[in-house]
Amino acid sequence: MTAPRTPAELGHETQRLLDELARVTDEPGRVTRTYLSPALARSHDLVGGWMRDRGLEVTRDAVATLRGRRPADGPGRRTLLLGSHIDTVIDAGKLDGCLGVVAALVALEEVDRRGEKLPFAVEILAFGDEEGVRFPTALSSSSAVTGTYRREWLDVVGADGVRLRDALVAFGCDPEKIPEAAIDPTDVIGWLEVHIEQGPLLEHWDLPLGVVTSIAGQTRMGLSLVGQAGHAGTVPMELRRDALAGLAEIILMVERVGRQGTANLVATVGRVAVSPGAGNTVPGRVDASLDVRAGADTPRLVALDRIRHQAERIAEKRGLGFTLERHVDVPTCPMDEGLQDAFARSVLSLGLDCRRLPSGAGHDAMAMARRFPAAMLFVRSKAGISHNPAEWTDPDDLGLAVEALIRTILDLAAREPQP
Ligand code: HGY
Ligand code: MN
Ligand code: MN
Repeated sequence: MTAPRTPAELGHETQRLLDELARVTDEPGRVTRTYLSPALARSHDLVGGWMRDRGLEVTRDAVATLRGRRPADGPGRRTLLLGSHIDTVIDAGKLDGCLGVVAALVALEEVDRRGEKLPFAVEILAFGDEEGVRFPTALSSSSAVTGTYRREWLDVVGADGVRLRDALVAFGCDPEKIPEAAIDPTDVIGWLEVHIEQGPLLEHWDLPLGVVTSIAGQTRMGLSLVGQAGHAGTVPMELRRDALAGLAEIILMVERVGRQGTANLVATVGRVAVSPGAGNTVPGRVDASLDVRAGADTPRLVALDRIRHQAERIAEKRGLGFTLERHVDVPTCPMDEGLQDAFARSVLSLGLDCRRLPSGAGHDAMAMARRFPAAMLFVRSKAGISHNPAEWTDPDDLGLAVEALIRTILDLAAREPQP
Protein backbone atom coordinates (compact mmCIF):
# COMPACT_ATOMS: atom_id res chain seq x y z
CA MET A 1 0.00 0.00 0.00
CA THR A 2 1.47 3.38 -0.96
CA ALA A 3 1.35 6.55 1.11
CA PRO A 4 -1.91 8.47 0.60
CA ARG A 5 -1.54 11.39 -1.81
CA THR A 6 -2.00 14.78 -0.19
CA PRO A 7 -4.76 17.13 -1.38
CA ALA A 8 -2.07 19.15 -3.15
CA GLU A 9 -0.93 16.04 -5.06
CA LEU A 10 -4.53 15.06 -5.81
CA GLY A 11 -5.18 18.58 -7.06
CA HIS A 12 -2.11 18.51 -9.28
CA GLU A 13 -3.23 15.21 -10.85
CA THR A 14 -6.77 16.56 -11.32
CA GLN A 15 -5.48 19.69 -13.04
CA ARG A 16 -3.22 17.59 -15.29
CA LEU A 17 -6.18 15.55 -16.57
CA LEU A 18 -8.38 18.64 -16.96
CA ASP A 19 -5.67 20.32 -19.04
CA GLU A 20 -5.47 17.26 -21.31
CA LEU A 21 -9.25 17.04 -21.70
CA ALA A 22 -9.48 20.77 -22.50
CA ARG A 23 -7.31 20.19 -25.55
CA VAL A 24 -10.11 18.06 -27.06
CA THR A 25 -12.16 20.72 -28.82
CA ASP A 26 -14.17 21.38 -31.96
CA GLU A 27 -12.64 24.85 -32.23
CA PRO A 28 -8.83 25.02 -32.05
CA GLY A 29 -7.73 27.77 -29.70
CA ARG A 30 -10.76 27.57 -27.46
CA VAL A 31 -12.75 24.89 -25.59
CA THR A 32 -15.95 23.98 -27.43
CA ARG A 33 -17.24 20.43 -27.14
CA THR A 34 -20.96 20.20 -27.90
CA TYR A 35 -23.23 17.18 -27.84
CA LEU A 36 -22.45 14.45 -30.42
CA SER A 37 -19.70 16.55 -31.98
CA PRO A 38 -16.39 15.12 -33.26
CA ALA A 39 -14.70 16.51 -30.14
CA LEU A 40 -17.14 14.67 -27.88
CA ALA A 41 -16.24 11.45 -29.73
CA ARG A 42 -12.52 12.14 -29.20
CA SER A 43 -13.14 12.95 -25.55
CA HIS A 44 -14.70 9.49 -25.20
CA ASP A 45 -11.45 7.97 -26.47
CA LEU A 46 -9.45 9.94 -23.92
CA VAL A 47 -11.74 9.57 -20.89
CA GLY A 48 -12.56 5.97 -21.82
CA GLY A 49 -8.83 5.25 -21.71
CA TRP A 50 -8.56 6.86 -18.27
CA MET A 51 -11.47 4.70 -17.10
CA ARG A 52 -9.87 1.49 -18.44
CA ASP A 53 -6.51 2.44 -16.88
CA ARG A 54 -8.33 2.49 -13.54
CA GLY A 55 -9.89 -0.93 -14.05
CA LEU A 56 -13.37 0.20 -15.07
CA GLU A 57 -15.53 -1.59 -17.63
CA VAL A 58 -16.29 1.06 -20.26
CA THR A 59 -19.54 1.27 -22.22
CA ARG A 60 -21.45 3.97 -24.09
CA ASP A 61 -25.22 4.09 -23.88
CA ALA A 62 -27.82 4.98 -26.52
CA VAL A 63 -27.58 8.71 -25.84
CA ALA A 64 -23.75 8.68 -25.90
CA THR A 65 -23.16 8.79 -22.16
CA LEU A 66 -19.74 7.27 -21.47
CA ARG A 67 -19.98 4.92 -18.50
CA GLY A 68 -17.18 3.35 -16.50
CA ARG A 69 -18.27 0.63 -14.07
CA ARG A 70 -16.44 -1.14 -11.27
CA PRO A 71 -18.61 -4.16 -10.27
CA ALA A 72 -19.03 -4.99 -6.62
CA ASP A 73 -17.04 -7.92 -5.23
CA GLY A 74 -20.11 -9.92 -4.40
CA PRO A 75 -23.80 -10.45 -5.22
CA GLY A 76 -26.61 -8.33 -3.84
CA ARG A 77 -24.54 -5.16 -3.68
CA ARG A 78 -25.77 -1.67 -4.55
CA THR A 79 -24.16 0.91 -6.86
CA LEU A 80 -22.78 4.39 -6.15
CA LEU A 81 -23.05 6.75 -9.14
CA LEU A 82 -20.41 9.47 -9.65
CA GLY A 83 -19.65 11.91 -12.45
CA SER A 84 -20.95 14.96 -14.30
CA HIS A 85 -20.96 16.20 -17.93
CA ILE A 86 -18.13 16.55 -20.45
CA ASP A 87 -19.99 18.62 -23.01
CA THR A 88 -19.27 22.34 -22.83
CA VAL A 89 -20.65 25.70 -23.86
CA ILE A 90 -18.96 27.61 -26.66
CA ASP A 91 -15.54 29.05 -25.68
CA ALA A 92 -15.80 27.34 -22.32
CA GLY A 93 -13.52 26.96 -19.36
CA LYS A 94 -11.79 23.70 -18.43
CA LEU A 95 -13.77 22.86 -15.30
CA ASP A 96 -17.55 23.09 -15.82
CA GLY A 97 -18.74 19.47 -15.82
CA CYS A 98 -15.35 17.95 -16.60
CA LEU A 99 -14.21 18.38 -12.99
CA GLY A 100 -16.93 16.00 -11.79
CA VAL A 101 -15.78 13.20 -14.06
CA VAL A 102 -12.06 13.73 -13.43
CA ALA A 103 -12.55 14.07 -9.66
CA ALA A 104 -14.43 10.76 -9.63
CA LEU A 105 -11.62 9.04 -11.54
CA VAL A 106 -8.86 10.45 -9.30
CA ALA A 107 -10.85 9.69 -6.15
CA LEU A 108 -11.54 6.08 -7.14
CA GLU A 109 -7.88 5.55 -8.06
CA GLU A 110 -6.85 6.92 -4.65
CA VAL A 111 -9.33 4.69 -2.82
CA ASP A 112 -7.62 1.74 -4.53
CA ARG A 113 -4.12 3.05 -3.73
CA ARG A 114 -5.10 3.26 -0.07
CA GLY A 115 -6.13 -0.39 -0.16
CA GLU A 116 -9.74 0.37 0.67
CA LYS A 117 -12.31 -2.23 -0.43
CA LEU A 118 -15.78 -0.86 -1.24
CA PRO A 119 -18.94 -2.87 -0.37
CA PHE A 120 -20.70 -1.56 -3.44
CA ALA A 121 -20.23 -1.15 -7.18
CA VAL A 122 -19.21 2.24 -8.56
CA GLU A 123 -20.26 3.68 -11.91
CA ILE A 124 -18.79 6.89 -13.30
CA LEU A 125 -21.05 8.65 -15.81
CA ALA A 126 -19.78 11.26 -18.29
CA PHE A 127 -22.88 12.93 -19.72
CA GLY A 128 -22.83 14.56 -23.16
CA ASP A 129 -25.86 16.87 -23.18
CA GLU A 130 -26.02 18.87 -19.98
CA GLU A 131 -25.51 22.29 -21.53
CA GLY A 132 -28.22 22.06 -24.20
CA VAL A 133 -26.12 24.32 -26.45
CA ARG A 134 -26.36 22.43 -29.76
CA PHE A 135 -29.96 21.20 -29.42
CA PRO A 136 -32.93 22.85 -27.63
CA THR A 137 -32.91 20.17 -24.98
CA ALA A 138 -31.44 20.16 -21.49
CA LEU A 139 -30.18 17.33 -19.38
CA SER A 140 -31.24 14.85 -22.08
CA SER A 141 -28.44 12.35 -21.40
CA SER A 142 -28.96 12.25 -17.63
CA SER A 143 -32.72 12.08 -18.30
CA ALA A 144 -32.11 8.83 -20.21
CA VAL A 145 -30.34 7.34 -17.17
CA THR A 146 -33.41 8.14 -15.04
CA GLY A 147 -35.94 6.89 -17.56
CA THR A 148 -37.30 10.41 -18.10
CA TYR A 149 -36.07 10.96 -21.67
CA ARG A 150 -38.65 12.69 -23.85
CA ARG A 151 -39.16 10.99 -27.24
CA GLU A 152 -40.01 14.37 -28.81
CA TRP A 153 -36.40 15.44 -28.23
CA LEU A 154 -35.37 13.07 -31.03
CA ASP A 155 -37.09 15.33 -33.54
CA VAL A 156 -35.67 18.68 -32.41
CA VAL A 157 -33.32 20.40 -34.83
CA GLY A 158 -30.06 21.91 -33.60
CA ALA A 159 -28.58 25.30 -34.32
CA ASP A 160 -26.66 23.63 -37.18
CA GLY A 161 -29.85 22.32 -38.82
CA VAL A 162 -29.22 18.69 -37.81
CA ARG A 163 -32.03 16.65 -36.22
CA LEU A 164 -31.09 15.07 -32.89
CA ARG A 165 -32.13 11.59 -34.00
CA ASP A 166 -29.84 11.84 -37.05
CA ALA A 167 -26.95 13.15 -34.96
CA LEU A 168 -27.31 10.20 -32.56
CA VAL A 169 -27.28 7.68 -35.44
CA ALA A 170 -24.29 9.42 -37.06
CA PHE A 171 -22.50 9.19 -33.68
CA GLY A 172 -23.08 5.42 -33.65
CA CYS A 173 -26.01 5.37 -31.22
CA ASP A 174 -29.34 3.59 -31.65
CA PRO A 175 -32.24 5.80 -30.49
CA GLU A 176 -34.46 2.74 -30.23
CA LYS A 177 -32.26 1.52 -27.36
CA ILE A 178 -32.65 4.66 -25.23
CA PRO A 179 -34.96 2.91 -22.72
CA GLU A 180 -32.09 0.47 -22.01
CA ALA A 181 -29.98 3.39 -20.73
CA ALA A 182 -32.16 3.71 -17.63
CA ILE A 183 -30.62 2.51 -14.37
CA ASP A 184 -32.87 0.61 -11.95
CA PRO A 185 -33.07 2.74 -8.79
CA THR A 186 -33.64 -0.19 -6.42
CA ASP A 187 -29.93 -0.92 -6.09
CA VAL A 188 -28.55 2.63 -6.35
CA ILE A 189 -27.11 4.32 -3.25
CA GLY A 190 -27.20 7.72 -4.93
CA TRP A 191 -25.51 10.22 -7.23
CA LEU A 192 -22.57 12.35 -6.03
CA GLU A 193 -21.47 15.21 -8.28
CA VAL A 194 -18.47 17.47 -7.70
CA HIS A 195 -18.84 20.73 -9.63
CA ILE A 196 -17.42 24.27 -9.63
CA GLU A 197 -19.75 26.79 -7.99
CA GLN A 198 -19.76 29.08 -11.03
CA GLY A 199 -20.69 31.87 -8.64
CA PRO A 200 -19.03 34.17 -6.08
CA LEU A 201 -20.28 32.92 -2.70
CA LEU A 202 -17.54 30.47 -1.65
CA GLU A 203 -14.86 33.00 -2.59
CA HIS A 204 -16.81 35.66 -0.65
CA TRP A 205 -16.91 33.33 2.37
CA ASP A 206 -13.24 32.40 1.82
CA LEU A 207 -14.15 28.70 1.70
CA PRO A 208 -12.83 26.15 -0.83
CA LEU A 209 -15.83 23.83 -0.62
CA GLY A 210 -19.59 24.02 -0.01
CA VAL A 211 -22.54 21.61 -0.01
CA VAL A 212 -25.47 22.29 -2.36
CA THR A 213 -28.94 22.47 -0.75
CA SER A 214 -31.05 22.85 -3.90
CA ILE A 215 -30.77 23.68 -7.60
CA ALA A 216 -32.70 26.60 -9.05
CA GLY A 217 -35.58 25.76 -11.33
CA GLN A 218 -35.15 27.07 -14.86
CA THR A 219 -37.28 27.85 -17.89
CA ARG A 220 -35.66 28.31 -21.32
CA MET A 221 -37.76 29.72 -24.15
CA GLY A 222 -37.45 30.78 -27.79
CA LEU A 223 -38.77 34.30 -28.50
CA SER A 224 -39.51 35.52 -32.05
CA LEU A 225 -40.63 38.90 -33.40
CA VAL A 226 -41.68 39.45 -37.02
CA GLY A 227 -41.90 42.96 -38.49
CA GLN A 228 -41.08 44.29 -41.93
CA ALA A 229 -37.62 44.34 -43.51
CA GLY A 230 -36.96 47.52 -45.46
CA HIS A 231 -34.42 49.93 -46.88
CA ALA A 232 -32.55 51.67 -44.03
CA GLY A 233 -32.37 54.85 -46.12
CA THR A 234 -35.89 55.18 -47.40
CA VAL A 235 -38.33 53.86 -44.78
CA PRO A 236 -39.36 56.75 -42.45
CA MET A 237 -39.04 56.01 -38.72
CA GLU A 238 -42.79 56.31 -38.10
CA LEU A 239 -43.59 53.73 -40.81
CA ARG A 240 -41.19 51.03 -39.57
CA ARG A 241 -41.94 47.68 -37.97
CA ASP A 242 -38.40 47.10 -36.76
CA ALA A 243 -38.15 43.68 -35.08
CA LEU A 244 -34.77 44.36 -33.48
CA ALA A 245 -35.90 47.67 -31.95
CA GLY A 246 -38.88 45.79 -30.52
CA LEU A 247 -36.56 43.16 -29.05
CA ALA A 248 -34.37 45.84 -27.53
CA GLU A 249 -37.39 47.21 -25.64
CA ILE A 250 -38.30 43.69 -24.53
CA ILE A 251 -34.76 42.94 -23.33
CA LEU A 252 -34.78 46.02 -21.07
CA MET A 253 -38.19 44.92 -19.74
CA VAL A 254 -36.82 41.42 -19.03
CA GLU A 255 -33.97 43.01 -17.08
CA ARG A 256 -36.46 45.12 -15.05
CA VAL A 257 -38.58 42.07 -14.23
CA GLY A 258 -35.44 40.17 -13.21
CA ARG A 259 -34.31 42.94 -10.88
CA GLN A 260 -37.73 43.11 -9.22
CA GLY A 261 -37.95 39.35 -8.55
CA THR A 262 -37.41 37.41 -5.31
CA ALA A 263 -35.67 34.09 -4.46
CA ASN A 264 -32.56 34.99 -6.46
CA LEU A 265 -34.61 35.43 -9.65
CA VAL A 266 -32.51 35.98 -12.78
CA ALA A 267 -33.66 36.59 -16.35
CA THR A 268 -31.39 36.57 -19.40
CA VAL A 269 -31.55 37.03 -23.15
CA GLY A 270 -28.30 35.40 -24.20
CA ARG A 271 -28.63 34.69 -27.89
CA VAL A 272 -30.08 36.85 -30.70
CA ALA A 273 -30.35 36.06 -34.42
CA VAL A 274 -31.27 39.05 -36.63
CA SER A 275 -32.75 38.63 -40.11
CA PRO A 276 -31.82 39.57 -42.76
CA GLY A 277 -28.85 40.94 -40.80
CA ALA A 278 -27.63 43.59 -43.24
CA GLY A 279 -26.46 46.95 -41.94
CA ASN A 280 -28.53 48.88 -44.48
CA THR A 281 -31.74 46.93 -43.90
CA VAL A 282 -34.40 47.46 -41.23
CA PRO A 283 -34.50 44.12 -39.31
CA GLY A 284 -37.58 42.16 -40.34
CA ARG A 285 -37.24 39.28 -37.87
CA VAL A 286 -35.41 38.39 -34.67
CA ASP A 287 -35.14 35.04 -32.87
CA ALA A 288 -33.84 35.17 -29.32
CA SER A 289 -33.40 33.00 -26.23
CA LEU A 290 -35.00 33.70 -22.86
CA ASP A 291 -33.63 32.03 -19.70
CA VAL A 292 -35.46 32.59 -16.38
CA ARG A 293 -34.41 30.99 -13.06
CA ALA A 294 -35.12 31.31 -9.36
CA GLY A 295 -34.47 29.45 -6.11
CA ALA A 296 -38.22 28.78 -5.80
CA ASP A 297 -40.81 27.90 -8.46
CA THR A 298 -43.48 30.55 -7.77
CA PRO A 299 -41.25 33.63 -8.31
CA ARG A 300 -40.01 32.10 -11.56
CA LEU A 301 -43.51 31.36 -12.87
CA VAL A 302 -44.77 34.82 -11.85
CA ALA A 303 -41.84 36.45 -13.67
CA LEU A 304 -42.49 34.40 -16.81
CA ASP A 305 -46.12 35.48 -16.83
CA ARG A 306 -45.15 39.15 -16.41
CA ILE A 307 -42.56 38.90 -19.20
CA ARG A 308 -45.00 37.24 -21.59
CA HIS A 309 -47.76 39.80 -20.85
CA GLN A 310 -45.50 42.86 -21.24
CA ALA A 311 -43.77 41.48 -24.34
CA GLU A 312 -47.17 40.96 -26.01
CA ARG A 313 -48.02 44.62 -25.30
CA ILE A 314 -44.71 45.87 -26.72
CA ALA A 315 -45.14 43.75 -29.86
CA GLU A 316 -48.73 44.92 -30.36
CA LYS A 317 -47.75 48.59 -29.93
CA ARG A 318 -45.05 48.15 -32.61
CA GLY A 319 -47.14 46.06 -35.03
CA LEU A 320 -44.89 43.02 -34.61
CA GLY A 321 -45.80 39.35 -34.71
CA PHE A 322 -44.77 37.69 -31.41
CA THR A 323 -44.23 34.04 -30.41
CA LEU A 324 -42.77 32.55 -27.22
CA GLU A 325 -41.97 28.79 -27.31
CA ARG A 326 -41.02 26.80 -24.20
CA HIS A 327 -37.99 24.54 -24.66
CA VAL A 328 -37.00 23.62 -21.11
CA ASP A 329 -38.92 23.74 -17.86
CA VAL A 330 -37.17 22.20 -14.85
CA PRO A 331 -38.57 22.77 -11.34
CA THR A 332 -36.45 23.75 -8.33
CA CYS A 333 -34.70 20.61 -7.13
CA PRO A 334 -33.78 19.93 -3.46
CA MET A 335 -30.70 17.77 -2.87
CA ASP A 336 -30.88 14.60 -0.71
CA GLU A 337 -30.43 15.49 2.97
CA GLY A 338 -28.57 12.28 3.86
CA LEU A 339 -26.03 12.67 1.07
CA GLN A 340 -25.66 16.39 1.83
CA ASP A 341 -24.76 15.36 5.39
CA ALA A 342 -22.25 12.81 4.09
CA PHE A 343 -20.51 15.51 2.03
CA ALA A 344 -20.67 17.89 5.04
CA ARG A 345 -19.04 15.33 7.37
CA SER A 346 -16.18 14.97 4.89
CA VAL A 347 -15.68 18.72 4.51
CA LEU A 348 -15.65 19.15 8.29
CA SER A 349 -13.19 16.23 8.64
CA LEU A 350 -10.77 18.29 6.53
CA GLY A 351 -10.79 20.96 9.24
CA LEU A 352 -12.83 23.32 7.06
CA ASP A 353 -15.98 25.22 7.85
CA CYS A 354 -18.88 23.74 5.96
CA ARG A 355 -21.55 26.02 4.53
CA ARG A 356 -24.50 24.98 2.43
CA LEU A 357 -25.71 27.00 -0.54
CA PRO A 358 -28.23 26.86 -3.43
CA SER A 359 -27.14 26.49 -7.04
CA GLY A 360 -28.27 29.07 -9.60
CA ALA A 361 -26.78 26.98 -12.38
CA GLY A 362 -28.53 23.86 -13.59
CA HIS A 363 -26.84 20.46 -13.31
CA ASP A 364 -27.31 16.81 -14.22
CA ALA A 365 -28.11 16.27 -10.55
CA MET A 366 -31.55 17.80 -11.30
CA ALA A 367 -32.31 14.91 -13.63
CA MET A 368 -30.64 12.31 -11.41
CA ALA A 369 -32.70 13.47 -8.42
CA ARG A 370 -35.85 12.40 -10.27
CA ARG A 371 -34.92 8.77 -9.56
CA PHE A 372 -31.97 8.60 -7.14
CA PRO A 373 -30.85 10.41 -3.97
CA ALA A 374 -28.57 13.13 -5.37
CA ALA A 375 -26.08 15.57 -3.86
CA MET A 376 -23.45 18.02 -5.06
CA LEU A 377 -20.20 19.34 -3.64
CA PHE A 378 -19.22 22.81 -4.90
CA VAL A 379 -15.65 24.00 -5.33
CA ARG A 380 -14.74 27.69 -5.23
CA SER A 381 -14.63 29.55 -8.58
CA LYS A 382 -12.22 32.45 -8.90
CA ALA A 383 -14.33 35.64 -9.10
CA GLY A 384 -17.33 33.37 -9.68
CA ILE A 385 -16.48 33.27 -13.38
CA SER A 386 -17.77 30.40 -15.54
CA HIS A 387 -18.95 29.71 -19.10
CA ASN A 388 -15.83 31.66 -19.93
CA PRO A 389 -12.20 30.64 -20.67
CA ALA A 390 -11.18 32.64 -17.57
CA GLU A 391 -12.96 29.99 -15.44
CA TRP A 392 -10.35 28.88 -12.84
CA THR A 393 -10.09 27.09 -9.51
CA ASP A 394 -6.92 26.79 -7.43
CA PRO A 395 -5.58 23.23 -7.86
CA ASP A 396 -5.27 23.03 -4.06
CA ASP A 397 -9.04 23.53 -3.88
CA LEU A 398 -9.47 20.81 -6.52
CA GLY A 399 -7.39 18.49 -4.34
CA LEU A 400 -9.52 19.28 -1.28
CA ALA A 401 -12.63 18.46 -3.32
CA VAL A 402 -11.18 15.11 -4.39
CA GLU A 403 -10.15 14.30 -0.81
CA ALA A 404 -13.65 15.22 0.37
CA LEU A 405 -15.13 12.95 -2.31
CA ILE A 406 -12.82 10.11 -1.23
CA ARG A 407 -13.89 10.55 2.39
CA THR A 408 -17.55 10.65 1.38
CA ILE A 409 -17.19 7.42 -0.59
CA LEU A 410 -15.54 5.79 2.44
CA ASP A 411 -18.18 7.29 4.76
CA LEU A 412 -20.93 5.68 2.67
CA ALA A 413 -18.92 2.41 2.54
CA ALA A 414 -18.76 2.31 6.33
CA ARG A 415 -22.53 2.81 6.54
CA GLU A 416 -23.50 0.39 3.74
CA PRO A 417 -25.61 -2.43 5.15
CA GLN A 418 -24.32 -5.98 4.66
CA PRO A 419 -26.29 -7.82 1.92
O1 HGY B 1 -27.08 26.68 -17.90
C1 HGY B 1 -26.79 26.06 -16.86
O2 HGY B 1 -27.29 26.34 -15.79
C2 HGY B 1 -25.81 24.94 -16.91
O3 HGY B 1 -24.51 25.46 -16.92
N1 HGY B 1 -26.04 24.12 -18.07
MN1 MN C 1 -22.10 22.22 -15.49
MN1 MN D 1 -22.50 24.91 -17.73
